[in-house]
Amino acid sequence: MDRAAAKQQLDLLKIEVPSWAYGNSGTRFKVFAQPGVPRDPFEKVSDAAVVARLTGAVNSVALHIPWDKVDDYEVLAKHAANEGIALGTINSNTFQDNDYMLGSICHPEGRVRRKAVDHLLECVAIMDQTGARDLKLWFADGTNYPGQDDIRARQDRLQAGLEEVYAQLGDQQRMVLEYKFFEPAFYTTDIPDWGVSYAHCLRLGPKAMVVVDTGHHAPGTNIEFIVAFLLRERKLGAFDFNSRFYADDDLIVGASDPFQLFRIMHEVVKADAINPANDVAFVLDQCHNIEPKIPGQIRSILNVQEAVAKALLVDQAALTAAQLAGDVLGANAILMDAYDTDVRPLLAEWRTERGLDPEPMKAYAASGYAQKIANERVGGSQAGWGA
Ligand code: PSV
Ligand code: MN
Repeated sequence: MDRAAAKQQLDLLKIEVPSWAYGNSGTRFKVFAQPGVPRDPFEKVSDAAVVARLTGAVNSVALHIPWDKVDDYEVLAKHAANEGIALGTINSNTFQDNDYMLGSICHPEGRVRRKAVDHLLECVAIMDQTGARDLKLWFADGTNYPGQDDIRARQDRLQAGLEEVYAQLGDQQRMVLEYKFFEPAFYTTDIPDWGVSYAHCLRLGPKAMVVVDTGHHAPGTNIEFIVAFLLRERKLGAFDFNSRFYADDDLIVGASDPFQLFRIMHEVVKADAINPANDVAFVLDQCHNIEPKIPGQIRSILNVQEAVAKALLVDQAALTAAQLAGDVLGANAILMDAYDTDVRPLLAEWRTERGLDPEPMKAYAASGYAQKIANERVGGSQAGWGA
């Protein structure tokens, strides 16, 4: 595709940011608090809106319940609209209550399963108020020891819980089901991979779609294959973007392996799935433990845009011709030519033409916003991963 067409395609790409990225986060060893961190969902939304305004590629901010619970979601939605952003995906939380030690909707005890399903139904009720389309489900459920629980019975419980929530979804609502190969459970995880998520989604029906969290695979997994397969089956509902090095590190997307992100986005571009009409949601799922949060988010958006821009530049006609001719090296070279292109000037041009600063990172540094929030946000308690 030529540069002009690529710029038009980039207009379509919208990436949702997560409210939890703006709060303090860390490891089990230490959380390093940062100045100016939001103290409530309103301040998180304001920070997300800064990222939206500077990048021009963000429309919405994902909420996490109960961390972002408010008395009146209309008030929060109005605040968001005033800031120029919308409320997006509702993320459930069935992993931070003492009752969930042995799982949530897969728990052996009916009382705990009821509590977990009720929470998910509450999330659907919140979606009704905010107008959100997607309920994002990630379950920490699993076991640590052989024999601890019955693997198949847990699948039965999972299915029953999901079916109850699915039945509550409105016509325009979806559930997007995430998988993760380990952690916090280490022996079995109840939804460890895309296949298990896919099987449950298929059984549930068209409103259930798989989420690919780029950080939730074993090292060496070919994520672009999974993406291509799910796109072909029309069962890819959303991405959670981040990058991992060892485990589920929740680092900046494209930071450690930009080539992998390019390969993934190439499959997305080929399926025309950056077009919102095709209903694939692009969402960041990251935490910024040692880097400042708002610039961390901006950098993430730029990384995704760069990967997409490179993918758009692939000469698809030449690639197909080389593939059909069995020209292994030629095909590979065509893909690499696009990857090796420096797309930063193209993206700077795209921003300038749309009235944005060509360099969002510098624009943020010059904006004085970091100082402003550090001065203003004193007192109260800072939000953190878990609040
Ligand atoms: C935990 O691994 C996780 O990162 C999941 O990916 C969820 O999407 C996210 O937390 C927020 O619940
Ligand atoms: Mn995730």
